[in-house]
Amino acid sequence: MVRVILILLLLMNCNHIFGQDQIFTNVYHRDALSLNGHWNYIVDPYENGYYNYRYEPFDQQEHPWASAFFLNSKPKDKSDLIEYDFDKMDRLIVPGDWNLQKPNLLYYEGTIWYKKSFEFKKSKESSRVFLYIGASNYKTEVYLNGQKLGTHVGGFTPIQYEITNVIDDQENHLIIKVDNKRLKEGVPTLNTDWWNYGGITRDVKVFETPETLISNYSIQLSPDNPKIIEGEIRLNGSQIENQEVYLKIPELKLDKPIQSNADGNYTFEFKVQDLEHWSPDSPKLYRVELSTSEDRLVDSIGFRTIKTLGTDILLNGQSIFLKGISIHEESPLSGGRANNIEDAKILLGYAKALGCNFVRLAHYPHNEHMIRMADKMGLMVWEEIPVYWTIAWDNVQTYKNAQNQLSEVMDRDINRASVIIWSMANETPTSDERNLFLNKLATFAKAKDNTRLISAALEQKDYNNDPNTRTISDPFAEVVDILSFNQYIGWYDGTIEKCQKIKWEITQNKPVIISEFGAGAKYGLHGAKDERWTEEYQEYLYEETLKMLDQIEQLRGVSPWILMDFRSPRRVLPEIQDNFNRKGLISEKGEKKKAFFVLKNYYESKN
Ligand code: GCB
Repeated sequence: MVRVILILLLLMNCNHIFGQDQIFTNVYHRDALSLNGHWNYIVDPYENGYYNYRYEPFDQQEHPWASAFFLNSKPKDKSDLIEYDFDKMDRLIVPGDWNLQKPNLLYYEGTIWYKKSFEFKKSKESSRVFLYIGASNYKTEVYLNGQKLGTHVGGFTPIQYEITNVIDDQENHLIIKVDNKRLKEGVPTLNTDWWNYGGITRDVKVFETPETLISNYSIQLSPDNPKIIEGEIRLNGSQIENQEVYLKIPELKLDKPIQSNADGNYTFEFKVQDLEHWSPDSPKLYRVELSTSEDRLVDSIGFRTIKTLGTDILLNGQSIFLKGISIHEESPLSGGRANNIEDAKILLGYAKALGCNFVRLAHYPHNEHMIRMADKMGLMVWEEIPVYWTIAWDNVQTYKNAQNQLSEVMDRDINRASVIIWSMANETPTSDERNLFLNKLATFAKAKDNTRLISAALEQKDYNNDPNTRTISDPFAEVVDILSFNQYIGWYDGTIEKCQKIKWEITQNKPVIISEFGAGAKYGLHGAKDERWTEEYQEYLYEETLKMLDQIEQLRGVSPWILMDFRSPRRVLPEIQDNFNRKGLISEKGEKKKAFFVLKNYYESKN
């Protein structure tokens, strides 16, 4: 009987791939032990440490062999057969993709096991302890002291497990299996135009909380009344009801207790005086303190409203034009995945130097440092999940996976004033299944957060078979708040002169953002303006495209493709691409191309 229950529990754990604890709000402001640094690793392309020779997962067996890597086994005596030893293995730096750390891993797609040993002493016996991994690409199995904590799917959102009953106050062994194999039914799917960086790519930490803690909260300006701050605070633990929960915003002289309602939630609505709204011109953040008798959290929160009215986007009630740029999460310092404050400062600093007030963080949720930096620097943000190109629309697990990734990033960033748009997808081909999938996602997003706008990077089409007139006929255009689409007239679609012929027939009464346009140029390559790959071609394309787009009456923003050249295995042209998509306005080494200044001038003209 016990055996049956154990096996059932193990199976439940495995099937339940999205079943981690809910991501807590504002983990970055909790005292934590950082597990960043060197980790030992084993490259395991055959998943030898995960499956036995009958291809059965070790972690679903009652008595797994010592060969299971998550056990961190050591020979008991000299006759004992153990065919691995983490402590004698080479090391990788966490956070960081493995591809750029070791030359033989540049193209690696498969499993790597990571191991870190650490000590952690709770400050109070009654405390709870949690493990937090900012992100790890793509499928992650987490084991602490030989016990499985769970499986997480998706490479760009946080992973969090409670480890109160697993952590030891002596030495702990954390073993993480990361598998970045691309999957047809995955999100993203097999085919993308970016590098499939594997590994534990974001910060890892262990933090302690009181038994009943402030787990989640959203605090924002009421979309209906910009003098009211409203929201909800949730506690987690055995005593969530009738607690004294306080919200304090010292600068606004707000210091109020919040009562729990019948279901143990703490919702509130407070009128405030002299509130300075967050905006790109004045990215005001307020110190917000939340406390209970046991727990205390501090955050920096900006307050603003974002809405659409007809064809306008209104920030704090004022019509705005989104002067944007698309950005991939690649480090301007070291290449590979960006993962720290310095990377964020440089990337967003370039956007500021361009004159942007908006960034499209493509094509997946970027690390939290980016979003917090955008809050501070005054850049509005489009956040996106990797529902990209040819997703398996009719696969139920694929949908659940996409929704889960969206939910996790929404939980993480719900209090960030900079985030104004949740984008559901990029360049996805219409079909009944796809429409259903995206409609469901949008309904989910709107129900979870009614204070932000929904969009998706759609595609444009010929209007009435006329190749010189373009329209948006995608049925998802009816669902989004902002009508965004990508277009590459002059690059994939004819040559640059074509821009002069194009007319637009946009029928939806909504603001339009051009979520992408661009041309490849190799920094330092000069020539005539009709010569592909030269800086002059890219410069000319920007000039002509911006003139063409200005004819769209309801144009309310652009986010050209892209800030910096980025690594992509699709881009193999020797001496030009060499594995980089060259549509950057800045090279991967930080050199500005001529088109950078065309866009900068355009944005200055919009002031
Ligand atoms: C697109 C995609 C983007 C590509 C870009 C390109 O439409 O959305 O991911 O990188 O075109 O350079 O082709």
